[in-house]
Amino acid sequence: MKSCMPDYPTGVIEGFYGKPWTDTERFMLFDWLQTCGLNSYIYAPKDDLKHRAAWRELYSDSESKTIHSLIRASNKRGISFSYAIAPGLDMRFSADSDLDALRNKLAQVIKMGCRSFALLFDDIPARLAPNDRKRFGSQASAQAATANSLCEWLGRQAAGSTLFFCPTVYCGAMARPNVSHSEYLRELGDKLHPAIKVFWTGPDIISGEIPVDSIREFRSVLRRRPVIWDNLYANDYDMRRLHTGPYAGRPPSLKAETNGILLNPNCQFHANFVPVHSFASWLRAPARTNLQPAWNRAIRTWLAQFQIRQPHKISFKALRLFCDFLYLPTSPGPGATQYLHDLQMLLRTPPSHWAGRYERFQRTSRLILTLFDSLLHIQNRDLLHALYAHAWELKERVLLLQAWANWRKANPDTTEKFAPAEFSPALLRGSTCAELDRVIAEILAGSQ
Ligand code: GDL
Repeated sequence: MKSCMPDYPTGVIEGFYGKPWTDTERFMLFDWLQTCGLNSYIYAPKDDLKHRAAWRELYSDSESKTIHSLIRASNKRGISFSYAIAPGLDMRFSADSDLDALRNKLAQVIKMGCRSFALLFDDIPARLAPNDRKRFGSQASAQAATANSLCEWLGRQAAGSTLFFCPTVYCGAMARPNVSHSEYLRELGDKLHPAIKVFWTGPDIISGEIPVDSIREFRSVLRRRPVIWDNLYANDYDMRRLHTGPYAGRPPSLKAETNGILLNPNCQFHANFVPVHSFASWLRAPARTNLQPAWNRAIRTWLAQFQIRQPHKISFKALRLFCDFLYLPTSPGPGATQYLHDLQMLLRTPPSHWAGRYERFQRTSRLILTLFDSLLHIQNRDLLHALYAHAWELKERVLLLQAWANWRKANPDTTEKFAPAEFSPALLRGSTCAELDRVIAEILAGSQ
């Protein structure tokens, strides 16, 4: 039987920490993937207990029904569904009972019609229990033996099945001393069955760029092309972020050098419309260096989902500006960069020199504030709630900065401090974590 996995998987891996998506959201994702011409979804929500922390436990009848309906729905749309399991937190590699537990769990999902699987060993302690060390000698050897045995077993259970594997060292920055000389990666490359597909997040966990050279280095050690687990849009590591920028920092030749690319995106499902569509455009035309037109198109298409009660309205310009402020982990978008520059200029020069900058700063501020007011009236409340915290945070800062710019303009010669009555410093970034951030910044600046 032919493998059910597309030759080059592209799509989404739900592989983040935090609240898993709902099934309704996953159904909607399958529609997006199908519309965009993407072909794969991997089920790997870190906080589905039975995927990771309690991986040995079988799914209940009602849970099975749900997963079964997801598999059916994705297959119906031509999207390959892969089920991932992450046993690494407490798996005893030398215990036959644990290998049996893994098989039992996958057998349950095979019965639901799934033919593609992933074995994940990311974010686990890099040590082995004494018995496992005695039997396998190293973590790479223990993991490879488990993956190979599972791969063979899957082949017997379900012809054409596929197995992905996520190593414990899954990006360049984790490799010691580096990718070429990492004992762990070399041993995996030697021992892992060639049919097993290996995930890689690039030079870093969150890779702003994925150069082709870094992939070639991976390939020479792992003896296969990687499947990119792309955390470009992930935000579970810092929930103050939300990423809606264009798919960027990946050279056109990345496609030819890899065995697939899957996005592990924002936790807030609805914030992923632009990322998924922008990624799909990149895949269709990776050689196109100007990413903005496809990004603009994705935002324009997204705008249709912002159905809103009259007389409120959200313009393309306002939504694009908002996306610009959220953008990518490594940089704000052009509109946000311009706003920051304008602000710096207002801060460092007297109002008599402000000329058109003040007006431009005010125009952008007003666009953000109007967008926030309009967002409150969108009919799709799930969409609103995906964006709410970030829109609110931005709006609060814009209001304060506007108040400051107006005060400064009206009092160009004052020596007094800006002290608006309605602003409480303890409430603006006043959490304990914010305090800890300030201490960390001092430590990193070397001032201890
Ligand atoms: C990770 C985790 C992933 C998480 C991401 C972003 C991999 C292989 N594992 O390290 O679950 O969502 O970072 O925080 O990326």
